[in-house]
Amino acid sequence: MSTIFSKIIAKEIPADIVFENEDLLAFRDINPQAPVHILIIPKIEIASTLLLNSKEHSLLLGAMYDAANEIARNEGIDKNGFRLVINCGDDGGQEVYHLHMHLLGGRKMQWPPG
Ligand code: DGP
Repeated sequence: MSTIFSKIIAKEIPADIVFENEDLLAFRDINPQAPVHILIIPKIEIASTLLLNSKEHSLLLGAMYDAANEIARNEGIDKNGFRLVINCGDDGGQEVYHLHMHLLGGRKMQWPPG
């Protein structure tokens, strides 16, 4: 089922896009939890990591990771470090069921997460 992220991909609703290629889009989170908080998403609709089940999906996840590192460099948070998070399913705290990776940085993170 489509989510609000499909509308962002289609450019039907605005987003502060920081990265885009054929397969991926990245934009600033509407409710940032850190000075840098960016969501990296595939353009194809995959609800969650629970549904990643092919070599193609594995490559996509790897591409999301590569994009996160490139964006971290662009945002100037690669030296001090950052956090990558994928909330998966109900217990994982996922709210939007379109696979996405959170890139968080610009402050010291805490552990454990809530
Ligand atoms: P998660 O809990 O992992 O499913 O995180 C979903 C994130 O998506 C949450 O941090 C807020 C963000 N978000 C939800 N709707 C929008 C939107 O319309 N625009 C943007 N930029 N971010 C959104």
